[in-house]
Amino acid sequence: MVILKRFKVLVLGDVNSGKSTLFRSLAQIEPDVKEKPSIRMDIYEIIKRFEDERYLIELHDIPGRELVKTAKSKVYDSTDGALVVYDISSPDTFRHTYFWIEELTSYSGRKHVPIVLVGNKSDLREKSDRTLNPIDAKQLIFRLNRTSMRDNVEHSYEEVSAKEKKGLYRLLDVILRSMIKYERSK
Ligand SMILES: Nc1nc2c(ncn2[C@@H]2O[C@H](COP(=O)(O)OP(=O)(O)O)[C@@H](O)[C@H]2O)c(=O)[nH]1
Ligand SMILES: [Mg+2]
Repeated sequence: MVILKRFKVLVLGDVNSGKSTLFRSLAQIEPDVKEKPSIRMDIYEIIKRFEDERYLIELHDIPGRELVKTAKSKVYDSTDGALVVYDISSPDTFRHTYFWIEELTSYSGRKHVPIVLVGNKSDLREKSDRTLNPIDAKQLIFRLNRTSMRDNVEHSYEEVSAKEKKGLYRLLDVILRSMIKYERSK
């Protein structure tokens, strides 16, 4: 069966927010996944269905070490969507999501890049009373959507535990739906 379109999706966020764990967990729960050989990046090719069509999500994990400036435009170039991850037990990782989103937008060469803001480590809510309230994340998404909606770009927020594989099942569907909607409106 043919694949209607290939989408490049990055997993972004601070070191230790859980990007690589999320990346691997997503590959484990998806039924149609294969690893794409690459020297610089970890990449999975994930086939997803939407409205009777097949789409390929090329999911990229960002290496732990700092991205050097010259490599940035290569990594971000032609990105169709992103999972921007923060750790709900670390306020700094949340504050930095804004930086990741800005950087993504400026280096992607795209007017908009649909994102899902991912509050990771939801399992820590039971163990700690110092986790972040999702209201701030929802507010950030609300603000981003206020300017992007007129171009048919919808960002969203999801809370997950990459480690315990909770809340992951919707994640790729949500980003895929946003990317298709934007693509169709162009
Ligand atoms: N409690 C908890 N720990 C997590 C979760 N996801 C990742 N971690 C831990 O956070 C640390 C950093 O994870 P990693 O995936 O390497 O983060 P990265 O640097 O963003 O790629 C590791 O010790 C993980 O086991 C989660 O959902 N819950
Ligand atoms: Mg990593």
